[in-house]
Amino acid sequence: MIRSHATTPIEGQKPGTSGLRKKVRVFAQPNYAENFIQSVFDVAERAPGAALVIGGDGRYHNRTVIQQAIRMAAANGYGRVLAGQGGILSTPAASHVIRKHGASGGLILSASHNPGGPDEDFGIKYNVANGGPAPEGVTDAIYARTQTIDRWLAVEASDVDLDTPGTTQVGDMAVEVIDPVADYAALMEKLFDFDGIRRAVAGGLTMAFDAMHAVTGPYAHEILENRLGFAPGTVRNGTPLEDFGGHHPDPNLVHAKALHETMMGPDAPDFGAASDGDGDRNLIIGKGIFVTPSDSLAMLAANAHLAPGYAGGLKGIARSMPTSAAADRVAEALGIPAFETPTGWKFFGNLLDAGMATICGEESAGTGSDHVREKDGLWAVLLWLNVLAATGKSVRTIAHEHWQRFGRNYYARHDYEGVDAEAAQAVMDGLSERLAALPGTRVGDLTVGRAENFAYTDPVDGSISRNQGLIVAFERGSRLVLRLSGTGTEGATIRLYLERFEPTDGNLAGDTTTMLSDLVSAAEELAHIAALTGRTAPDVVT
Ligand code: VG1
Ligand code: CO
Repeated sequence: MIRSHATTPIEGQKPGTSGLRKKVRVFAQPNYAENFIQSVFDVAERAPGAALVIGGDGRYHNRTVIQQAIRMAAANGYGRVLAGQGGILSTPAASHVIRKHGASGGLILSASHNPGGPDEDFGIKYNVANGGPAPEGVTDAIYARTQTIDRWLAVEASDVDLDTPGTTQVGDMAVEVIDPVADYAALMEKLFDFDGIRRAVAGGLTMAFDAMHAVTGPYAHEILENRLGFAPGTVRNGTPLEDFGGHHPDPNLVHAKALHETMMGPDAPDFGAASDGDGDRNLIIGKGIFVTPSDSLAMLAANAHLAPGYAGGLKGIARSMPTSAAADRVAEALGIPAFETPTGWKFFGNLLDAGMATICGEESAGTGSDHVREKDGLWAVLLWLNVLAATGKSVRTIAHEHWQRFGRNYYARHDYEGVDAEAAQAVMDGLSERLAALPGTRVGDLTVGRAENFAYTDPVDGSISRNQGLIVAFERGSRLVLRLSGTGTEGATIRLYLERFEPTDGNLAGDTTTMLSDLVSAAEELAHIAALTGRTAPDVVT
């Protein structure tokens, strides 16, 4: 039986860079999740009887929302729900399941790299039929609907057994509980030379993978240990926990410190990697060498042809605006187009669908390709392994050879977290107002070339996204970018991105902090972060 539950709009349900993210206690309020999910169902493009994919990263509150979403989907005319066993589906795996099974979309329950638990974060993302994050037109429509909603629909039904694969009936709708790993692992076997990697492993290639108690644990155990033959124990923290063991499931040098220490230590394996809460990010560390995500994107693009799935070459490379220009130099050398999009994977969807780009990436440790429509942490790890196996070279050698061929983009991101929202806005407004006057001026030893507020016109559908970050570009390829995060749940986070280019005959072996120090001073002089926020140092440097 379908019941209509009266409700009223709840403020603040505007999806950010990647879905709606709030504290669990906000999501647990009466009607909160229901209002948002009903708004999705009210605006989602779908035929009667369409399929919906549901899964999440296993964080606290996951199962509660999945059960309610299933009852609501049954009342809203869906014919079929595919749910990951145990409520688990990594973001890239969900993207693949949507595409493979022809679903009209999917709900991914995750706050990604944000911490989990009763006092931490929860989130809901809606992905559309191409498997990718809902584009801005859709998220705007969802938000508009949350502001007028007056009822949500659900069938009266008890909870589904999410732990046993098989099909059950909820109202008129079939719920299939599927193995979350099987389809995804099969796709990876098609893209990469598993035999070649297995031979390299048998020949002594070693690695450490930190799943950070998050969703990639089961995927990594199956693919890295069971299928590729890495020794048991290669996957660390491989059991998803509702609170990620009390840590931030954010694969950066601060939160994946233990892995970093292993990789810099005397007994380091050849290759180290980590992934985030929902499995779409990757951290890459070679023996004794950290590879920045921007460099990883460029190095993977330059070597992708070594993997069977990309042997035919790349159509184009796309990167988010704050990501370093290292990938652009590879695109130029390959004679293929390079695209610069706003932050957030949803902006890559059209380029991938149109066959204009094959590989995409973000400085925030997101890399992926046209195999799905999300960034994909394990995909990046497997492409690296494929490259290591095919070349027999170390990560260090690959990195050094890359810089010798293309030059090096030194890069860092400084995050100021939990900043007072007004102070953060004052930083942005202040620099924004000064932009027009900056070109040609000198800041320390640097001369400003171009200064702008980044706007993007989608080359496929012509849609325009404005206010996507402030860029101050200096002569000779150095650059500062400043933007506010759209994924936080407390106060504001200021992100300051620093980049300096050294050509092939420049200093390729410098220390990143030293190489970027004049840009740090220039940023303070231009943006007054310390003066306006009281913060003299970033909380996180990645
Ligand atoms: C951050 C990253 C962005 C990424 C987004 C979602 O957004 O900067 O590159 O796409 O998180 O990633 P923001 O607006 O906070 O800078 V995930 O892995 O959290 O879904
Ligand atoms: Co993520």
